[in-house]
Amino acid sequence: MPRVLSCIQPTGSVHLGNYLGALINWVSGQHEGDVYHGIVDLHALTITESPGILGKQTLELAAMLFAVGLDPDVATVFVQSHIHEHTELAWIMECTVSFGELSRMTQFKEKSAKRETDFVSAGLFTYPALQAADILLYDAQEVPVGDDQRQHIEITRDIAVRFNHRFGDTFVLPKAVHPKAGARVMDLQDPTSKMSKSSVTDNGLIYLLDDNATIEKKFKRAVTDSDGVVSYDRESKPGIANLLDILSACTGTTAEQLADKYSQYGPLKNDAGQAVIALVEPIRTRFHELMADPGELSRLLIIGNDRAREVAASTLSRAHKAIGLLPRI
Ligand code: ATP
Ligand code: LTN
Repeated sequence: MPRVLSCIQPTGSVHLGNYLGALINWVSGQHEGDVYHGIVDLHALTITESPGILGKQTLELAAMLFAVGLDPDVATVFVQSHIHEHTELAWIMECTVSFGELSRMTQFKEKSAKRETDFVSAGLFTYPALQAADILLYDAQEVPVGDDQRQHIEITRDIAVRFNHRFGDTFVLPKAVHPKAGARVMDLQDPTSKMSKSSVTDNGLIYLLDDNATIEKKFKRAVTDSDGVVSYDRESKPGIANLLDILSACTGTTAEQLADKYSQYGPLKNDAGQAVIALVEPIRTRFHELMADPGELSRLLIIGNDRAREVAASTLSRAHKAIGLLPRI
């Protein structure tokens, strides 16, 4: 089984797009690979400045990952800042990557430009070195990422090749793989844009923790069109197509087949809302159970952290030996 690493930043509440587009595949994929899932809180630190937020968001995201169905006995779920090897290896990565290479990273150019007069931390610039450490520490062979992260996997490979060349074979070369295509969920108020936590309003977003009445209300108010005909056409009927796609992802019936079953928008909106409620209600219940039982949540996290730490410590020690640092005395 390939060693697979995915990481997620604890930067906001999980929504239906995250779930149907990504997390649902993490859950099914846990039996197809030796999977590691990192909650990368130190990466989130590159843009988080207020105190007291990150820890809470990290814990909530961990509870959510277990609530959606990651099994700690199968998948290794860990918190990046709890494994000090990440930051230790990151320094070695910083000394193996060049200023020029980091300067060419599109994400840095875009994020630093967006921050305009805001504080641009050096961490935002060296972010790919920490990401390379995340990946190389676990001997990851496959890293499922969207297109925006491909450049970061490439630079990780370049760093690994350079290190192996300088100091001898130490790191496994990772490769970016396309995640299994999940559903692409669009904003219910603006169905031509993807559902995203950076949308201007929450009205078009379904959060996994929304209560049933809120979910029903958001579906009832979903933007459609005025011709009143249910057919699956993403171009000319994006609102209806999105509702059909969501219902399809929840039920396993194709969107085209579903379209034939409806002649009015109201029942389609209602059924899509009810299907989402049926899907997320047990997740929400499990989430709240875990949040109410900090002992159990810690126990689950410790299982993952311990397993992750063992692998990470052994890789870091391999790197230290390869470089020839004075062994610890
Ligand atoms: P952003 O504000 O960057 O748009 P986001 O909430 O959309 O944030 P990310 O944190 O960037 O989500 O993504 C986490 C995962 O969820 C990624 O694998 C991403 O592809 C997936 N994802 C996010 N939004 C959607 C969506 N609307 N449909 C399908 N998948 C999505
Ligand atoms: N940069 C990624 C998050 C991330 C990551 C990783 C992804 C941090 N470390 C290691 C894959 C492997 C992002 O912004 N989505």
